[in-house]
Amino acid sequence: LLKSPPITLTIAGSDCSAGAGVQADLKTFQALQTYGLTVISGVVAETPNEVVSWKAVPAILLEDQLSCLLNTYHVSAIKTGLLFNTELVTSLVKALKPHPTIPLVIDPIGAASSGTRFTDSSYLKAMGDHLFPLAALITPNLSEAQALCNSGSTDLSALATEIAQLYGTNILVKGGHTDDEYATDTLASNKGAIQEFSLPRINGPDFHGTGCTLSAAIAAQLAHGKPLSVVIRGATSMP
Ligand code: PXL
Repeated sequence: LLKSPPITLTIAGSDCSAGAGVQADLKTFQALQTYGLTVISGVVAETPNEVVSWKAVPAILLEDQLSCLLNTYHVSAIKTGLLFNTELVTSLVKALKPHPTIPLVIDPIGAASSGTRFTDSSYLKAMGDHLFPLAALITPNLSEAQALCNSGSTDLSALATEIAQLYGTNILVKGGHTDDEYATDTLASNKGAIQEFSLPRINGPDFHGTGCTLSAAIAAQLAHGKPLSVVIRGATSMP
């Protein structure tokens, strides 16, 4: 008997070079045996080395994509990536509030790996105030974590603990943006427990979209019904 795979949904931007954004998410959802749905928040013309231009969709178009999917499919997990502006964050919060039981993973990305910033400071505040309270997990990198708690610290577990307390959510601070031989991600639970996940760093050319891929993998594993710490360990290796 053929069993239907769980359904995962990404709400993120399009990366035409397909290493990041919805393209990365969809490939990851597929690799982890889920059926991926996509709500496009905007379109970015880019390669791993440069962002040429970008445009967010109108809020109503984001809302319509989301509501027709949520009214039709049984979605088992959601991830958000680049949301471009505060208006889209506000629309999304309104649309997701009626669905509190679907686990939500938030990648609070505001800039491309090549350095271009897509968002302003009100964006991060809107995410923190309104979207984070709906999250099962948020996954900032080092600089996003520093911005979230207004700190220059590079101590990942101190940052994770502070953000978990500030926002009352589970948080995984990613250690990819350090020079260590091992990349260590630090999980702080909303109850204050700390857990570290360490893997040898993979060197290679032109990586971008690693954060998109990780948060999509976590959402896919949550869709399979696994508990969070098992999910995070599993999301860092292929099946
Ligand atoms: O790598 C982060 C990222 C996420 N989402 C979109 C992007 C990028 C990088 O540029 O374009 C749509």
